[in-house]
Amino acid sequence: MFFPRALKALALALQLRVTIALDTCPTAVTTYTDGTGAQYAICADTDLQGTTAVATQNVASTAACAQLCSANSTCIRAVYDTSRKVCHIKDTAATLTWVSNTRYDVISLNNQFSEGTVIARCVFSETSYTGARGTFQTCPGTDLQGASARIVTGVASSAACAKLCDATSGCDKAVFDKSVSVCHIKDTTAMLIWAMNKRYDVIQRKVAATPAATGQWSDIIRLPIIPVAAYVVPESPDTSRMLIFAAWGGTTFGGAGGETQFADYNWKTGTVSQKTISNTNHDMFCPGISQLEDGRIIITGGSDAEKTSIYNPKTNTFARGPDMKVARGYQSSTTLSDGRVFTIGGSYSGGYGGKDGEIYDPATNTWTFLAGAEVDVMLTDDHEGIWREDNHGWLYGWKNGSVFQAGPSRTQHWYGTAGTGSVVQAATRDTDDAMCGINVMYDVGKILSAGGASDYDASTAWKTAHITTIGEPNQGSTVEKVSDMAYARAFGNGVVLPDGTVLVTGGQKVAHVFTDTDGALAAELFNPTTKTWKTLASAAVARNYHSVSLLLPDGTVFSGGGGLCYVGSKGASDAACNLAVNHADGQIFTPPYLFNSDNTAATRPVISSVSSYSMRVGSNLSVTMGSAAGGVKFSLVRIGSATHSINTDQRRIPIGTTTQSGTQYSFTLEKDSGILLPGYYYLFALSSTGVPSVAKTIQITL
Ligand SMILES: *[C@@H]1O[C@H](CO)[C@@H](O)[C@H](O)[C@H]1NC(C)=O
Ligand SMILES: *[C@@H]1O[C@H](CO)[C@@H](O)[C@H](O)[C@H]1NC(C)=O
Ligand SMILES: *[C@@H]1O[C@H](CO)[C@@H](O)[C@H](O)[C@H]1NC(C)=O
Ligand SMILES: [Cu+2]
Repeated sequence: MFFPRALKALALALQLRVTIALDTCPTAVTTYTDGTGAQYAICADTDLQGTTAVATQNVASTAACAQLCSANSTCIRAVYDTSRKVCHIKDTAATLTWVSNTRYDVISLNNQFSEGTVIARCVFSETSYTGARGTFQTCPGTDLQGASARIVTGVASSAACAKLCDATSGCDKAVFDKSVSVCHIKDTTAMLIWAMNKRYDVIQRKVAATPAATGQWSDIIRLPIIPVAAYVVPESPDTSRMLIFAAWGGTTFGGAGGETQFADYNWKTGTVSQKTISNTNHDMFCPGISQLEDGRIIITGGSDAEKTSIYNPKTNTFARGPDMKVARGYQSSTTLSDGRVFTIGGSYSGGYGGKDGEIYDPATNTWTFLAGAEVDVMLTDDHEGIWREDNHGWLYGWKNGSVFQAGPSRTQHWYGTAGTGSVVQAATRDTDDAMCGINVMYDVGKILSAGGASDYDASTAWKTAHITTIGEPNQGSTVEKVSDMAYARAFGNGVVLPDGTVLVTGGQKVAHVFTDTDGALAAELFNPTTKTWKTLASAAVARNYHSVSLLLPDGTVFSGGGGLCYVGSKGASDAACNLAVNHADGQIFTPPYLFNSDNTAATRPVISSVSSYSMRVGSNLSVTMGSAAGGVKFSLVRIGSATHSINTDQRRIPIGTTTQSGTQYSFTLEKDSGILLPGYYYLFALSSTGVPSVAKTIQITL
């Protein structure tokens, strides 16, 4: 008698004293789905301890309590008391502790995406309202974050808000605030971000998509880490994967972490996997990246500032490379005409100033310092000083081992890599620096640059664009100011398309690291023939500091990233971070050239085979096409790597004269390895109407 009773008392005491907070439901989760499609997870036999906002008596069942929560515009979590039949709507701001307790059932809003998640498509059932100006679609449980042009109180329903939008000239988007019956007529000139938020309904005027005119963005691709840096894995004859990386953390950084978070994204299958690369003891956050002749990728410096890692696409592994002579972070690097790699600058990490050039030779696997390749002439005049002034050089490997530095400094230079190195001024590009502007060689010796700002941070961005033309090394470059972009962009990204146009995405009006303020969601396309810009479709997510873009082999463009929060040291908490500017995702943009004028998908030319997939510069090549249609043109676009608005690997080399015989086209490749840098290239065929094929990958050797 005595013994069991004592045990029972002990068990009771333990139960009272030890409340173990749950992080997963210990029972089988069931789901309540409301009329809009919003889902509530029900975890039986558990309780949420903490403040109740409103308790409703005589509620018949857990499902009825879920229904009450669903009907309340701000209820995210509720608890049903099965013994007293009370539904507790919990205070959204309170800290709640989840514990086991057979008396209660916990109900929580559990949509596919959590509250605050940015979306590009409505994930609930939409309703529509048709008025004088057309049909307005209402997506419940979502918000358009951004400025309102007009705020109207006392509006009864989302349908009434839609009606008001219809009656308001120019209103294309509105948001109904269910909790206070307010209709927000949105300012369509402001950056508007569509995100999950139960309190609101988003109303949008239905407009026919016009991808033939403005291109088209895919749905958001959710990734396990933020794409701060990324490169397409050089593989022949077809590429299918991109390696994406951040820092020791996938969403945070700080300190030299000795390892790096990577994601492997296969765009063909849509699969994404994550891995930590630690065998090179290298935190590769904020590095230089260059593709070698054999397709290996050398990643230099960054948070572990003297270290280097070399990725081998054939084995899908990383090996530690030799340390640089100078510790660097935010340097950039470029492959040279002889296959070596030049790097310069990088005072962001590893000490300030004096970061003259050095050369990596893959043949000897060594670095050599070039005292004559002086960095001082290419410094910007940044209000934060040297830390920022030698960052992200716009480097282009060119003829005879030379390097052309096109920016971001206002002056341009030629670096020589023979002996101990040299530097001479080439021209003045502009009267201001253009830190974190885009720059891309879209044609032989033709560099488009645009945007950027005088200073790295807290600096008004430019709309300005220039074309720089280079010829022989050490000769003056020619700079032509062309039309401004429609949007000012600091931290934007530029990608050359197979037809020589340049797609610019992302960036913000005033450079502010770790913010999305006034982000340009609309893409712009530069046409080098007319030297003008065209505004294209808008992305769903702002892409600013720490974002990337890369050309894919099907002529589409991956645009992703932005954010990565500084937490001081490895493993530190992200509690103080603004997670709303962390974008562990991407979207794929399909340019207008992939559509017919009626907006249907254009028929692509098809490359059936190429006479060789690895050949020396100056070789003859023949390409067999899937049909004998004439007027096909070809271009080579070097496979890209991107971080911090820099992509020194990409460049486009159009193919000149071709001879056609039936389905076969023959041509001779450029023979100067300074123009046709060694490495892996996409080979595109373009139809007579400018529709690109899916590229085959060919390797160019010395
Ligand atoms: C709706 O839920 C909130 C908590 O999110 C609560 O404060 C409010 O009182 C509830 N409203 C009604 C009418 O129950
Ligand atoms: C190539 O560069 C070297 C070293 O600067 C120089 O001596 C040589 O004259 C250059 N060759 C040509 C063809 O310009
Ligand atoms: C390429 O073809 C042309 C024309 O047939 C020929 O004259 C030239 O020698 C060839 N070049 C090479 C590198 O084979
Ligand atoms: Cu950075």
